[in-house]
Amino acid sequence: MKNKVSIVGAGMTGSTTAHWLAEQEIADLVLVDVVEGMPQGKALDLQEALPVIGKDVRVVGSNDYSATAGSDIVIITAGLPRKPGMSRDDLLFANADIVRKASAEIIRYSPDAIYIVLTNPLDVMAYLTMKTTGIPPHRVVGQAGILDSARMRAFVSMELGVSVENIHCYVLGGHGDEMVPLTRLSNVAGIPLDQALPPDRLAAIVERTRKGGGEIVSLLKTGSAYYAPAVAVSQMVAAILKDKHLVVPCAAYLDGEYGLKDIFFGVMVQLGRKGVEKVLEYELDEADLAALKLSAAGVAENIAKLYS
Ligand code: TXD
Repeated sequence: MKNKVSIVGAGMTGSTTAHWLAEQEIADLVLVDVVEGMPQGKALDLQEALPVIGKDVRVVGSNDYSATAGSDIVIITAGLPRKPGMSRDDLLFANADIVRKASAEIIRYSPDAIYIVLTNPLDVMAYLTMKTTGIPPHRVVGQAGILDSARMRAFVSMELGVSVENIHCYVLGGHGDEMVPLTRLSNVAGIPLDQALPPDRLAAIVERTRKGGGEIVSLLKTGSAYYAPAVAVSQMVAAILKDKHLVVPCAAYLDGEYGLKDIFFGVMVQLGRKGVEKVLEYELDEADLAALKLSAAGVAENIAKLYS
């Protein structure tokens, strides 16, 4: 039987995710949005593109959640994006409302699905999805770390003129400006980044990575990034549907790892058919651990705003 992936929120990130997924030909797709006609139009347009690249994927658009019934994976990208000058946290209450309503609908139709959350502020929205749906934590996962790490990889590649394939970066923490690029564990073909780059260049790359989302927002002016976030989700979908046991940075529920409890937070996880199979706990130096705690405090504060 063919896999089914539903995408709630057919805006820039949702529809671009459908594009990357259709190219992989790993699942039939459903796009859902509140705007009448829009998900139907985008789905039909994408459907009509697929003969050209020879991909047999059914793409359906709808304003009705019943179309998502029986999904293997549901991706939540419904919500407002940032405008210039806004932080991700500024979206908290408006997007909490949207994600709460959306996840309450989805769970009725796909109680066994794995939920991938993108809506910002990401870590908090993943927590909210788990709470609203009541599904076990390992079946909810947030996308942020693959994107943040890919941005860092792109910057290192541009700096050194080395293939992106040789560059391995690991960005942990909450999806905000306090995220934690691990410079000691990140490497270029095995050479730690803090040896491959002079300190000032490395510091500049760390800073640019942390502000990477804002850099795009200030250029686009009307919304936030979508190509890189969408391809990051498509990597997660493939890891899950193909049961790859792929280790990637994602927002996952923590129960004591790094001394953190009852929080969704960016860590290295192993992804497979069951969702988050494992949370990996790295041995971090004191500075990185302190930076993680600072980032976690910001996420916990926002969770408390919604749940106290
Ligand atoms: O890496 C990441 N986690 C992020 C997250 C990367 C990119 C975008 N990120 C966040 O995803 C962003 O901050 C926003 O909170 C969401 C969606 O961003 P996008 O750029 O796709 O925004 P759009 O283009 O405005 O699309 C949002 C769509 C839009 O079509 C709305 O009509 C729809 O969401 N929407 C809804 N769909 C279904 N159900 C409800 N209730 C709903 N409300 C709005």
